[in-house]
Amino acid sequence: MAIHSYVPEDPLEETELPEIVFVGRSNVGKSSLIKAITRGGADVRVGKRPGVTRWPVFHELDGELVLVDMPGFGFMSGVPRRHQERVKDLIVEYLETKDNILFAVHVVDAKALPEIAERWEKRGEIPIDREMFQFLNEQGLDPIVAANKIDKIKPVEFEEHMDAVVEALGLFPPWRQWLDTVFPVSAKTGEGLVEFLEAMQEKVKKAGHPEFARFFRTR
Ligand SMILES: Nc1nc2c(ncn2[C@@H]2O[C@H](COP(=O)(O)OP(=O)(O)OP(=O)(O)O)[C@@H](O)[C@H]2O)c(=O)[nH]1
Ligand SMILES: [Mg+2]
Repeated sequence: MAIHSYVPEDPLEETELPEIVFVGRSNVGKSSLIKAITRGGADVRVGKRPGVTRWPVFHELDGELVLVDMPGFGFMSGVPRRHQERVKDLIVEYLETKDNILFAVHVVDAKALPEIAERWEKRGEIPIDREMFQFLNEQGLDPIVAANKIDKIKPVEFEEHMDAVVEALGLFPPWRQWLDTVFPVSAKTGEGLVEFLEAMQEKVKKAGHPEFARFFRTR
């Protein structure tokens, strides 16, 4: 498979190719996950200063399907506030106006999310991930959640922790009733990727592109 990775000048420009968009806060592992699931491994450093993706990166697979690696919404470490605002507006406009998106993958840091959401709730605010997940659903983007970094969760705390992850997204626990939507994974160790990839393949088939299944790693 040939992967052509680039930073589009105007990401909002109408394009023909179907897209799968990876969204999530900064540092949750969106770029790492894209690298981990593509056959051959996409070069996710394209257009990227060390650390933080500042503008959408397109990974075009065989000139047929685009995986969009979005910059993080919300806080971006070391990035001026003005740029963070611009990025937030761009992400919202992107998800609202692009009509060639097959579906979205909402990536969260499963280890950190429950605590972050709790802090927002204590301040009387809606956790930004809950807002994003609802927004993706409202936009008809049929999101699946990659609950990443599960290698950092202690096995004995796993079930309880995952319940807190789905609650942070506005879903009722137990998390196991969301097995077709929420996928615990580790881009680092590869744990959970088989199930996640099967779900990706199912979704591209459901979206009318069975041939795209070949782009993703399998067992
Ligand atoms: N322990 C652990 N670390 C991970 C995992 N996935 C990614 N990381 C680390 O988390 C950090 C951020 O990963 P990125 O893939 O750059 O995250 P991102 O969501 O693309 O971040 P932005 O580009 O800032 O939006 C890196 O140091 C990764 O090595 C994982 O599954 N487990
Ligand atoms: Mg990134």
